[in-house]
Amino acid sequence: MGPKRPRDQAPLPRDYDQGIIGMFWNEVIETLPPDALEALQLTRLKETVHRAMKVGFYKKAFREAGITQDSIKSLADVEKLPFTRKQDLRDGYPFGFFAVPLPEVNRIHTTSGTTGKPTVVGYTKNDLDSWADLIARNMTMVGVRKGDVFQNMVNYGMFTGGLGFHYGAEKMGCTVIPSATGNTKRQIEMIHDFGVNVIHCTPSYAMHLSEVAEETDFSMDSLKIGLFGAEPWSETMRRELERRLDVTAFDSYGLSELFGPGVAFECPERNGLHIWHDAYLTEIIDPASGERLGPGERGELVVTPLTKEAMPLIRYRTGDVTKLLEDRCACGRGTKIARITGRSDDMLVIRGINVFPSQIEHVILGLPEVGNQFMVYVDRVNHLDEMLIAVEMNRESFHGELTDLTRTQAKVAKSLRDALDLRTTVKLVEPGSLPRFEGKAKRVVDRRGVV
Ligand code: DLL
Repeated sequence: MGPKRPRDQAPLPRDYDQGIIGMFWNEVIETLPPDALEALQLTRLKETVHRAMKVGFYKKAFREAGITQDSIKSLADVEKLPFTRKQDLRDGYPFGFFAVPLPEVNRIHTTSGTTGKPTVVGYTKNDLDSWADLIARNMTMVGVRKGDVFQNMVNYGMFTGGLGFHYGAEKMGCTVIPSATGNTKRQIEMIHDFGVNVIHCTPSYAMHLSEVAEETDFSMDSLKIGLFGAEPWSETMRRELERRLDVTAFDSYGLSELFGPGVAFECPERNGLHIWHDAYLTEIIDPASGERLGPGERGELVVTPLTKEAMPLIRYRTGDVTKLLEDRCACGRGTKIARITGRSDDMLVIRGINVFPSQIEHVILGLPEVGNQFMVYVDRVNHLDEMLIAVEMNRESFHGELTDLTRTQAKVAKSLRDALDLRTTVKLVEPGSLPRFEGKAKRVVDRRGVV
């Protein structure tokens, strides 16, 4: 790894660390010329369609759309294929989307669900290898090297961020510290004691880390690189994190359905994220009409993963809003996507955890102590996402005053925590005091203002 960047320096000059430009995990694949890339994508798309034919959902959808193995003659033919939505995956719970027998599935991860049932994703041994390889590619691209000390400060459970980064970093020869989340003072102590120079966490946790660090005696001077992702964050946040932690910060994007982290990542240019075209065929569509949009037009990212074996997906609607950037990048790799600016559906990402308002509704409606009206307010307080849920009492348990409601409040908060895996603040309010909606209910007020 090159010399440490001076504090407060503006955006990195491209060659700030001789060796980053021109450093590749797999140079041939990362810099394939367009023709060769398209040929590879077409071969892999055909294989993916073939694999998908083993999945009941696709068997039926392909039959209805008149799709056979011969339907794919060029990459443009992908538009003939049906979309896959998150709800389809939920309907297939638990293993309906697996294209291989269960003994060939080496690992399972899940994402949180709307009604208690999560979305299940499965990986063959090859899938796990491909995933670790993509992570190694990303980390190498931003200047991480064999022998660097890497602290992975995200959840190591069913969330893909923990094990995903872990195995990628091990594969490239880093010394990995699987510190997971929590106990921030101890995290800081480890960074200090173990000479950690690369960290991975959500940007909101990174901010929290920097605040707690101010109260400790440990310096984090060894840090050089911060890999941040799993939730939307802004340029302002980047500048603030770089100033406070004295790292160069890179944006990391991914989703469990497409392996997890590692789908797209910033290079040292830091003006867009390289989405790995040999592994993911990308389209941008108008979320309302499903029509394909051109380069530079903002819309929903739709991805057909090209190497997944256990769970092939066809035209997966990520719900994430971005645009394709056409220019080839000065770093020598292929085209990029712009930073994710939001979602086309109502999913919220709170401190890296995905939450659908329908999950909250499910919990509230299941509690006899409260009514069925609620509002969700999301704020960013000291750089951390905070969710306040206002819930109306029901008329039977409301006796004119909002006193002695602590127990009910705690019960609602606990039920939400169990369902969402997330701490929220619950506020009980008088029956009839929350807004009513004539059309589509808009129960979420997101005041974070990410730019
Ligand atoms: O968040 C995987 C991941 C882990 C990515 C660690 C990066 C780092 P899920 O829990 O399935 O997977 O959530 C995926 O989170 O559809 C986006 O809406 C959002 N998201 C992820 N990365 C970013 C990012 C992981 N860099 C959902 N910017 C995605 C904005 C992001 N949103």
